[in-house]
Amino acid sequence: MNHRNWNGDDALTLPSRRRFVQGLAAGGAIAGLGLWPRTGWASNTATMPTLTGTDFDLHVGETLVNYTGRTRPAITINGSLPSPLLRWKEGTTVNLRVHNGLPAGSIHGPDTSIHWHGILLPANMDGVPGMSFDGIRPGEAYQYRFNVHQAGTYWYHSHSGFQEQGGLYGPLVIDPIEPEPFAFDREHVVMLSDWTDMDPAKLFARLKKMASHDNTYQRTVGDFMRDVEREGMPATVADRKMWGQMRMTPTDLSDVNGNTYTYLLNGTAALGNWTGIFKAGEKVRLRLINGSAMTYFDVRIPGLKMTVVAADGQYVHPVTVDELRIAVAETYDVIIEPSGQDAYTLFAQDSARTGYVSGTLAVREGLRAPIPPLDPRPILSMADMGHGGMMVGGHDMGAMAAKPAMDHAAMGHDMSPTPAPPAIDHAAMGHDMSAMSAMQGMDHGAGSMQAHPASETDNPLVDMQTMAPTSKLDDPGIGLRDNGRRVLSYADLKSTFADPDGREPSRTVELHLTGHMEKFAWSFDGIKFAQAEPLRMTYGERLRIVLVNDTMMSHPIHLHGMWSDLEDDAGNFQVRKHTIDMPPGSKRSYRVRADALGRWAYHCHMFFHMEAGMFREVRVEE
Ligand SMILES: [Cu+2]
Repeated sequence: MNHRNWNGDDALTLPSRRRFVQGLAAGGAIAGLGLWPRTGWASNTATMPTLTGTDFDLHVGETLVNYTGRTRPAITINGSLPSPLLRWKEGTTVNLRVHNGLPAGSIHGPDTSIHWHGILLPANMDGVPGMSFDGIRPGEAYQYRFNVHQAGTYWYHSHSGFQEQGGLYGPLVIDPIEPEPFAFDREHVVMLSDWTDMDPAKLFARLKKMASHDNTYQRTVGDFMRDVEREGMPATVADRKMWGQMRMTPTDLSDVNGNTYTYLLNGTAALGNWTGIFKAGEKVRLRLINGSAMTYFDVRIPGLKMTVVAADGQYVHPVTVDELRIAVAETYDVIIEPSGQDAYTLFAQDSARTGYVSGTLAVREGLRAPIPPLDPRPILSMADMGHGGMMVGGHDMGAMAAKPAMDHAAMGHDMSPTPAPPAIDHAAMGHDMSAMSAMQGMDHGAGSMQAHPASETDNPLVDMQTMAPTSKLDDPGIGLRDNGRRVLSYADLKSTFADPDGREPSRTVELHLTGHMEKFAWSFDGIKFAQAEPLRMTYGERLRIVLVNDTMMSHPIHLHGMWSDLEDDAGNFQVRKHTIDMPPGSKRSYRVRADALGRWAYHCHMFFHMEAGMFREVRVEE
């Protein structure tokens, strides 16, 4: 098969092809054929290729895969997707020689790189081309060498071009020196990801041209009539007009979803039924890793509780839940105790409810348990965006704040050309109580209104701003509220250790996550990476970063080289993470100890948001 003659994705844009992909993903009848021409790795076994020790040779190359009935070139390490599980030991020095064996003319080439996500190391070992080093050219190799100072569940991925979307990601497990604060009898790595047959560069081009491509779901006349019955005609009409003005539908929950993606669990699609073995009565540790480019997964195992014991590799006080949302780039370690059934379904649906991937935990291969249906597609409410406080078209927030009658009707008026009738109450607009308190706070004066950086004003790359964001730490998230299950929220995550730095932050840096949906423009403070100055930190300082999400999308924000120590609502240290999820309309703060000299990447881990400009350089200097 000559993949170099593969001439693009034209067929993928035809409706028939799109329905085909959608049908496979939504119905779960995906043949994860797992054709690995260069390996003997069967797709439905729990044994993934594993490399253990201190010396590693990683060969980046192209491998043909087939997840949809079509053969496509993936970018892989040592011929496997995901890349091999790397198993290190805390306290050792690892040597990793990464060889670039990409063929000439590969859609994934030419240069490559590996970034060790969440690992503390010298800046020149961090693997970001143009920042840490020059990248790895075809036929060449780069030797990574650093001391391993931490333990836990992490992952690694390319930081070059579109390679992370193309398949270059793998799990990373570091065994600790000290015994762990929990017991388990066996473990399985569960790496979730999103695969597309498209050339990822062409997918990005499509997003720039037609950002709404994957949000074909429109609310129907039937939905409209139901809303009228429930909320009355004026509220329904005002609601529709508001969404229309924001150039989106209340179901735009993800930029790319199951209409394009096939979701994978350890490189296997749902029908391939990845199976993890257990014996009744055992405690099983699952190392959940979201190695997706663009997909948030909601994970649960019907019939089993999961006890979360670590987040982003770091121990947390155990908390037992039925379900958790794992943002892009996050990891969670959970303990389960399966017994009484021979098989359980490990179910991971995307947050937009357009598709899922599942596997099975069973006492032997070949068993299955029922696969639950996708949850109903959630509808975004005004509260999801910081209390309807989204200004459209870069309106001046100062002028807005100065209006004496900052009441709900006034806001409704600004969102819609039709005067909002008094019949619109908060409940009808879908406001929750926390948003209402935020609103009442706002009524006391402009002081509690969210201020915005001047660079957002009249900025063609900014189409909305939040007015009353809250931390939402105790909110399980859109589509997970009141679903009858105990769902993990960030408020549940508490490190087992005190603030490792201990100092109060000496200064605060506030950054806004900004975007323009239709242009598919993403940035910090309305300034794209190419135009932005580095964020400078002084070596040794402790600072606070406050993030405000002015967009309607979630953004998992990742700082390289240093920890992000999330604060609770009282400003106290709560949990140590490497990736901080920022839901729409949220405002969250975390502490950073600038203890790593050099140039570091700081970005949204939604792959195409990063590509579009939601990226900064952090420079730690003496
Ligand atoms: Cu983002």
